[in-house]
Amino acid sequence: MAKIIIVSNRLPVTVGNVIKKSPGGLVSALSGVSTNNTKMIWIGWAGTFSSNADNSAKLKETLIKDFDCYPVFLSKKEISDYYHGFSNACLWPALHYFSQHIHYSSMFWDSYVNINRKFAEYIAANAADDDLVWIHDYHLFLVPQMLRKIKPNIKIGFFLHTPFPSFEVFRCLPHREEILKGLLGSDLVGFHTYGYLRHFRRSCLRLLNIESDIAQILVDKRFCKLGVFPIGINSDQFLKELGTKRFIKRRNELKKAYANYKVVLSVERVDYTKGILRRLEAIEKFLFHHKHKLDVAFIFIGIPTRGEVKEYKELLGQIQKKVGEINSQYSNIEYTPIHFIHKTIPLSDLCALYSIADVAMITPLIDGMNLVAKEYLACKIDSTGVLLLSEFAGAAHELISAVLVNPYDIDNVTKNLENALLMDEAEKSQRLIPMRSHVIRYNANQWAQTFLKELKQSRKSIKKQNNNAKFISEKVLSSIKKAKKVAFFIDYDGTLREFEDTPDKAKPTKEILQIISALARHANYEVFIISGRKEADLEKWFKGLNVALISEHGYSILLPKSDKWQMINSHIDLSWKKKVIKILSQYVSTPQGTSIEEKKSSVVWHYRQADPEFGKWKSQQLLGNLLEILTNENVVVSQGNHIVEVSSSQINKGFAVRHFMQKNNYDLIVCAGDDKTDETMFQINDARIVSIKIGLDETFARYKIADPILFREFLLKFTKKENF
Ligand code: GDG
Repeated sequence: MAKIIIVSNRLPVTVGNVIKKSPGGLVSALSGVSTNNTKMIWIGWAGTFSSNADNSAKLKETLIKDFDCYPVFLSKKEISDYYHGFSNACLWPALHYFSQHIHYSSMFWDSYVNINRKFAEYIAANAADDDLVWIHDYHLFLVPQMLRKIKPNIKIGFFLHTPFPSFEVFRCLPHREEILKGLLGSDLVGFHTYGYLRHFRRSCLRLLNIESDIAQILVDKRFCKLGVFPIGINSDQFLKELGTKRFIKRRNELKKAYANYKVVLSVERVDYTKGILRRLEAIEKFLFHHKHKLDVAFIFIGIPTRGEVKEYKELLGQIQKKVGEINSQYSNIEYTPIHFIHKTIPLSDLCALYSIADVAMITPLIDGMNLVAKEYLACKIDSTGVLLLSEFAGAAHELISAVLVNPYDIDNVTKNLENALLMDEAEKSQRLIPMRSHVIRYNANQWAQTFLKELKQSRKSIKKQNNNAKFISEKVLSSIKKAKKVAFFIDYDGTLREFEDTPDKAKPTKEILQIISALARHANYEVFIISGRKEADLEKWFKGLNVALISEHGYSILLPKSDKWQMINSHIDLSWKKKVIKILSQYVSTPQGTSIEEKKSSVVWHYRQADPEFGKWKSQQLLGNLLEILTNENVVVSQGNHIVEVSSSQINKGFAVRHFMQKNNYDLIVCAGDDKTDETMFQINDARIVSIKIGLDETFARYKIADPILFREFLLKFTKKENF
C-alpha cells in the first residue's frame, strides 16, 4: 500500500517523561490526509538528544509503533550548526529580506549538507517507489535532489512556508546555486503566493540560466512543477474549541477583566520579521494622541523563539525596553497600556483572546503567510472585530477586506489603528464575514489535499516523454530496415550539440564526430548537416566526413568530396542587408553583451550573453522595429534561441530539403531540429518524412526527443550493425 511520507525538521511530538503529540499547524493540517487506503508516516528530528544507543533504539521503536513517527537522531553540535546556524541564522534572514542578519560559516553549511543527506538517506530507507514524499521548509532545501539521486522514480513534493525573496536578495546567499538545484530535485514545489513563485523562477533563470514557464521548469529531462498553495488553518480545531466549557469560561473572565477597554491583540513568535518594534512605535504615537482618554489595552503574546541566535536575544531586550518605556510613560494606577506576555498560552486562552479582541494588529515586515490573521477571523463568531494586517504578509493576498497597512509607514499604521477602533459595526461585519467564510472553507485540510493531489498527478507527462525516444527509435528502425535510400537532414546547434555561451565554443565533440562519420559510412544513407551556421564553421568541423553541408538555413551547399560551396538557389535578392545592419547596430550598446553577426544570406542579433530579461525585452522591441521597416522586403524576421535573425524569405531549410528530395529518390527522409527554422522542414507534407523536434515545445514535427543527449543515443542506433 502506497504511503504518504511527511518530512519536516521536527517531528510533531514532544518527548519528555511521556511522549505527547504536539498540536502544531502542520500536524492538524495533515490530520485528515491519511485514509484507509493511504497510510501516513512522518520523518523528522524528535527534538531530543539521546544519551545512549539503547535509549535511542527504544525511543525510535515507540515513536514508530505508537505515533508513525520515524526519528532522525541529531547531536547537539549538529542542531547548533545545521538548525540554529545555517537554517535560522543564514537562510531565515535571507528568505525574509534581512540580508544584514545573514551569518555564514562553512561549518554551518557542511553540517546543513550532512544533515540534509542524513534525511534523504533515511527517507529512502523507509520509502517505496510508489510512495509520495512531501518535504517541508527551508531546513531541508537539499533533500529533494539528494533523495532523487537515491530513488529516481519516487514522487517528491516540497512546500516552502516562508517567502521566496527577490533574486537581488536571494543571490546574497552563499551556496545559492546548490540550494536551487536541491529544490529542483522535486516534482512539485509549492509556495504561498504567486510572488514567491515568480521570484523562484527568476533566481533559476539568473543563477542557473534555466528558463521556465509559470507552471513548470524543465530540468534534467524532468519537469519540476511549480504551484501556489496558500496554507489555511485547521478551522475545525478552532471551531471545536469555541464550543468547549473551558473556552467559554476564559472568554467570560477576559471580557470582565477588560470590560472598560478596547482590546488590540498581537500574537507571534518574537522574531525580527514580525515588525514588533515598529508596531510599538505606532502604538506609542497612538497613545500620545489619545493621552487624555486612555481606554485601549494592547496585548502582545510573544512566543519565545531561537534564543540561541544573536539577533533574537537583542530583539527581545529591545522590545522589553520599549514596552517598559511606553508603560512607564502612559500607565496610571488602573491602567497599563501594553501587556507583553513572553510565553506560549493554552489554546483556550488564545481563542478567548481572539474572540474578545476588538482589533487584531498583525504587522509583520514580511511573513510567508501568517496563520494568526486567519485564526483571529475564525474565532470571530459574532462577526465583530477588525483585522489590521500588514500588506507584506502572504495572507494579505487572500484577506483583501482587512485594513491593510504598510508596517514601515508608522504614521499610517497609527492612523489606521485609530480608524479600526472607530469603525462602525456594519462596516466591521461587512469586511469580516466574507473573510471568515474564506478562512473556514479554504482550511488546512483543503490545502494539504490540493497539494497532494497535484503531486500525485505530477509525473504523468514525464513518463510519456521519457519513453518517447525509445518508441521513436523502434518505429524509425523498422522503416529504415525496409528502405534502400535514406536521407538524414540534421540540424547542428541544440540538436546534435548542446548550446554554449558563445557559438564558437560549441564545437562538435568526439562522440558527435564518431556518430556522424559512422552514419555517413553506411551505404544506404546520405547525411546532410543543415544549419544556420556559416560555411566556414561547418567546413572546419565536418569536411572529410563524407557528409553534405548546408549552411545558413539552406543558402549554400558543400557536397561530399567537393571543395566548392554552391548556392542552392542562385536568384536570391540580398539588397536589404545594409538597412538591417543599420537597425541592429542601434541595439548593440544596450543591453550590454549583445552582438551582430553578418552571414551571406542573413544578419543575426545575439543576446545570449546579455541580461536575460532585458535581452528578451529588447528583442521584442527590435522585432517590432524590424517588422515595421521591412514590410516590403523579401525577408523573414524570426526569433530563435537568444537571437533575432533577418534572413531571405527565398531561403529556408524546407526549400533546401525539397530541393534534394526532387533530385533524389529517397525512400525515407529523417529531418531533425530544435528551433523555429527547422519547422519549415517539419511542415513538408510527404509520407516519407520522419520529422523529429529536439525539445518539448510545440512543433509541426511528428515526434519529439527531449534533448541532444537522447537524440545522439537515437542516431547511434542507426549506426549499429546488429540493427540491420
Ligand atoms: C511559518 C511562516 C507561515 C502562537 N502563539 C501561541 C500559539 N501560536 C500559534 C498560532 C499560529 C502559529 O503559532 C504561528 O504561525 P504563523 O503563521 O503566524 O508564523 P510562523 O511560526 O512564523 O510560521 C509563516 C507558517 O509557517 C505556515 O506556513 O504562515 O509565514 O513564518 O498557528 O496560533 N498557539 C498557542 N499558544 C500560543 O501562545 N496554542
